Amino acid sequence: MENLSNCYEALQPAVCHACLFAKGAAPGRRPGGELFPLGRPAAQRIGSGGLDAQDPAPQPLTPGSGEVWLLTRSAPGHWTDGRSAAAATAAAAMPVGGLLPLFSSPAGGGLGGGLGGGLGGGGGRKGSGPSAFRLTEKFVLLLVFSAFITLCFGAIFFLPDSSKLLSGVLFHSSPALQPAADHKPGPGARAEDAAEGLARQREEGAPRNPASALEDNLARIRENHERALREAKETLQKLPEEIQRDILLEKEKVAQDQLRDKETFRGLPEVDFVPPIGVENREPADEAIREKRAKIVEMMKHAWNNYKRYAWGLNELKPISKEGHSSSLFGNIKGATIVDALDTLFIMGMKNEFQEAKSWIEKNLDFNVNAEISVFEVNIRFVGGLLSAYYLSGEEIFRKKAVELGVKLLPAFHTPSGIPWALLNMKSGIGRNWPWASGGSSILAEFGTLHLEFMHLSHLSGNPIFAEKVMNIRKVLNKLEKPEGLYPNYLNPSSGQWGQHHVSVGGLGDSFYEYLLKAWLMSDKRDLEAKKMYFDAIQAIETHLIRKSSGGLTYIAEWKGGLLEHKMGHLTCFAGGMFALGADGAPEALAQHYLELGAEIARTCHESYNRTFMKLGPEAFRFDGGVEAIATRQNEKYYILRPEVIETYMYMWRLTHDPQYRKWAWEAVEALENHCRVKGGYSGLRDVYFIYETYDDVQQSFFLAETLKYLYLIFSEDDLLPLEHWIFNTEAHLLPILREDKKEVEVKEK
Ligand code: DMJ
Repeated sequence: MENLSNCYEALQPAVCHACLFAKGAAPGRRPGGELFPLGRPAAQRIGSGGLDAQDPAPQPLTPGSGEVWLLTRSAPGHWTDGRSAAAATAAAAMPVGGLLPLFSSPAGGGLGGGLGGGLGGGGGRKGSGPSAFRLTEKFVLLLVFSAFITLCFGAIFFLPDSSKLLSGVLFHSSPALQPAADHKPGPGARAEDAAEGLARQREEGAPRNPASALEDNLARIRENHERALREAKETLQKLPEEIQRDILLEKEKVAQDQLRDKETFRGLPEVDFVPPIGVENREPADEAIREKRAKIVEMMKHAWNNYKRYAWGLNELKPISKEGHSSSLFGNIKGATIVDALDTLFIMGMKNEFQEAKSWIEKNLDFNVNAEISVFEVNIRFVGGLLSAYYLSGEEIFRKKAVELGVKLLPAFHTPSGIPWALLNMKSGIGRNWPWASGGSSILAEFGTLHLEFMHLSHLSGNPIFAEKVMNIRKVLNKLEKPEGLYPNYLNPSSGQWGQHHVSVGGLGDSFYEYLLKAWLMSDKRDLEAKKMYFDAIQAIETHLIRKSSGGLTYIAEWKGGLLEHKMGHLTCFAGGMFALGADGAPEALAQHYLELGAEIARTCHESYNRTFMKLGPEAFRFDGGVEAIATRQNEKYYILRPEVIETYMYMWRLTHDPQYRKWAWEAVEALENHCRVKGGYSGLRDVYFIYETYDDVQQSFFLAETLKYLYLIFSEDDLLPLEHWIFNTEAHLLPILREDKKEVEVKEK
């Protein structure tokens, strides 16, 4: 716990409190057929893979570590361990020794010696003999060498784009046939959904002609090259002593970081488990509501039992094929459904199932996997799920596993800016970004959706390192100029600058805004920086992205460099709940306005459901070309058991008690039963406008974590998990509000 004093110095006061508060720290039945007219149970297998066939299977671009960064980077940026793709690749491509013979002295000193002397202080060549380099010679050498490195940097850094270019220009491949690894796997880096990635590729990639794609790519490579040259020049303007000092500082920082990562968990401090508030499961007073709630428990049992029967221990279930489904998002980590479902099992009172899940986790949950994972997905599902299970049950195993996993994720932050990589090899600690992301950028919704879990990791481990990492993300964001006050979806972790100016409250952006609001709420409203960032952001969103259709439906469009695309994603529908949840903290004049905005978004999203054949919403719907709240493109017509619309109903119900939200939620239950339920579980649908079900054959883990949990809460009393005490992470996992309890802190300090 000594480290907490560092936390105090390093963090905003409000946030430090969070670090300091370590507390010492009925079986359902299927109602009659009248409620659930039979769908078409004759499940047909359409294709074999569901979404898995499209999951990206990213391969690391970065070979082992290199030391070339010593020469290429002089800015105070944070090269941590030589894992930069550019540096490492450059090192591999042209080791320093490879240049040495050209310049070697009879005394056996080469560039290594020269640089060592000039930069590292060890070579002792300075003016020592005829073979020694003069200062100007050293600079020339440095210039030549830096130019070479920057060329490599430019080429390697843009490799993904170049490969896209090659496939487009040389092979003329159809975007739809390209491997999913090259595409955005899903909105908001909702990477679980590679199908969306393909959709976007068709939209963004297909219509462009190869010549303009070529020009764009060349321009980007040129721009990057010029920037690298500028950086090299800046390096050369420094005195050798300054360069040497920078290098030593960097080295020291890297070493310290690595040591701290390792040291972090020799053992966890003891914490007093605080019994959770509002987990007693009172039956709803109203009989009809009781029945509906029991129905949702029965749905959970159907989903869980089939997962158990056919895919136990694997990540997800293929309910048609009746086998396991593995998404590359989790690398080789197993058991996504088990961890994601834990807290839903707990609050639904499914005790035996919870115990089964717990023992599987004790025996089998292993993070030491030599494979790349999505940092975002693993954080929201695994870290979030384990933290939530700990806070509900007090079982130490969950705290231990959550912290263990948190430590494994730390190397993702080893980038020059501290903005984490999207992908991380859990064993080697090597990270990189999605190949499809603008100019090698990290994604706003991914690096912006770590805050809640990481604050709790510091809270439960007594180590401020997690909190520091996420507070640094804020620092970087707050330094940047925002176009029209908006946050672009792409941020380059090396330069710390924005990528393309695309703004979205749906895919790629969404949960960043959600986490700003919830960071403020979770800090017991002490994190005023988060509050300001949230309200400033949604004000800009309202000005630039929110529009009303001629039919009176309010929607949130997407912003692309100043132009609006009048499309709203299913993912964007969570924003109704977010606006309503934040209304309370808005300036007085705006509180009612934000509640109404939440209600309007809920209505629009309900319309998107209501205007389909299946009464379940499409992945994206449009407000142009004469349509409103309808998907017009085939690749946007699917529904993958997503929760966002039901999530908004849940917040709207809790905050207004307007019975309409329970009615809409029940419509969704009926639709799920009629169209998604199959013998082997629940499946997503490929086209919600079509009269026959075409299944995607995946039971997503978030169906158990979120969709069913939010439904259950809608038909429960408000004293189950009251919003004044709990925050839901973006995967609906429960995190308690961190109260400032001065007395407790004093006792601890003594
Ligand atoms: C979930 O993993 C989370 O809700 C995430 O924030 C968005 N995507 C899925 C559900 O659609």
